[in-house]
Amino acid sequence: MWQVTIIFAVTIVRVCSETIRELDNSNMHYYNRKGFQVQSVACDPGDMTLQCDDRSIRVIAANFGRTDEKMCNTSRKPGDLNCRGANSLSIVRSLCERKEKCVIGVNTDVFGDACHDTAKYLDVTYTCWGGGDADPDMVTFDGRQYQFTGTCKTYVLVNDCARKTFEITADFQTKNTSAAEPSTKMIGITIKAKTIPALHLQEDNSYWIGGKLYNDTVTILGHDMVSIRKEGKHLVVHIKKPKISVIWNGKPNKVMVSLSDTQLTGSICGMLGNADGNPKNDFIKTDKTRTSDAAEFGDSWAVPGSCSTVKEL
Ligand SMILES: *[C@@H]1O[C@H](CO)[C@@H](O)[C@H](O)[C@H]1NC(C)=O
Ligand SMILES: *[C@@H]1O[C@H](CO)[C@@H](O)[C@H](O)[C@H]1NC(C)=O
Ligand SMILES: *[C@@H]1O[C@H](CO)[C@@H](O)[C@H](O)[C@H]1NC(C)=O
Ligand SMILES: [Ca+2]
Repeated sequence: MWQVTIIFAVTIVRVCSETIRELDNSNMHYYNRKGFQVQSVACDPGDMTLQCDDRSIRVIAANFGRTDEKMCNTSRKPGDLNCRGANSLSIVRSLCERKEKCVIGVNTDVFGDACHDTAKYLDVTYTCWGGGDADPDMVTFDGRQYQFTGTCKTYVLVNDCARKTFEITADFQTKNTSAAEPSTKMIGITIKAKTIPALHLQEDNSYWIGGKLYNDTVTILGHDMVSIRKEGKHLVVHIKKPKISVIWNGKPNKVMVSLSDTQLTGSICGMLGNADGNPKNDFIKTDKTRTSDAAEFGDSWAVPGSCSTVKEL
C-alpha cells in the first residue's frame, strides 16, 4: 500500500508540476485520470475547495507541508522535503468529511507550522462516497446516478472482481406502502472480506460479527482490522485491509461505501460501478457486457437464488 501511494503521488506531480508553477498560490484541482480519487493541491497562503456533487466527501490523505521540490516553491533556499503537518488529516477531515462541499483555508493559522523556513502547500487526496437506498436512488463511485427498484432479496453492491478479496451485498425488502411510493428498500448490508469475520448490519443498526449479535456503540476487532461505531443514526464501519468504509443508516435505509485503496481502481464490479473515474462505463453487468438500462444493470447483480424468495410484506 505504501508503495502504491508513492507511485500515485509521483504520477500526479509529474503531470501537473508545470501548471502549478504558473498558477502559483492559486487553487489547483485536478483528477487522477486513472481512478476515482481526486488529488488537490493548494499553496500557502490560499484556499482549497473539495467537492462531491450530490454526494459526500471521504478524505483519504492530507498533508500541509512539503514532500515535493517543485510544487508551490517560492523560496530560494532548499527547504525541508519531509515536512509533514502532524494534524493535517484530522483538520481536513473535521472540515470536509461527509460534506458535499467544503472550503479549506490553506495557511499556518489553520494548520500550524511544521517547518518554519520551508514554503508549504496543502496536498489532499479524497474520494466521493458511492451508495444509495434503493428507494430507489443509487449513485456509483464514479458519480453516475440511477434509480433502481429491486425485487430480489440480495444484490451485489461491490465485489472485488479482480482479486476476490471482498464483497458487499445489500438485502432488499418490499415495502408495505401505496403504489405511488417506491416499493423496495434496503434492510441490511453484508460485508465479507478475507481479513475479517462476516459483518451484517441490520435495520435497527445492530450488527452481526461472525455468528454474534452486537448492539454496542463501539466494537473494534483484531488490531483495528475492523471498527464499528454508532455515530448518531449512523453505523460507521472501517475496514483496514482492503481499506473500505461503510456508513449505514438503518432508518432511512441508506448506505454509503468508500474505497481508499487505489489498487481497486477499475477492478471492482457491482451496483456501484467499476470505480475507474469514468461514470459512463459504470453499467457493466455480471456477464461483463455493458448496458444503458438501469433496471437491466441492477437486475444482473441479484445474487443467484435470492429471487425466488417469497418476501414478507
Ligand atoms: C526551490 O527552488 C530553489 C531554486 O529555484 C531551490 O534551491 C530550492 O531547493 C527549492 N526549494 C525546495 C523546498 O526544495
Ligand atoms: C400491509 O398491507 C396490507 C394490505 O395491502 C394490510 O392489510 C396490512 O395491514 C399492512 N401491514 C402493515 C404492517 O402496515
Ligand atoms: C439495539 O438498540 C436499539 C436502540 O437502543 C434498539 O432499538 C434495538 O431494538 C436494539 N436491537 C437489538 C437487536 O437488540
Ligand atoms: Ca466507471
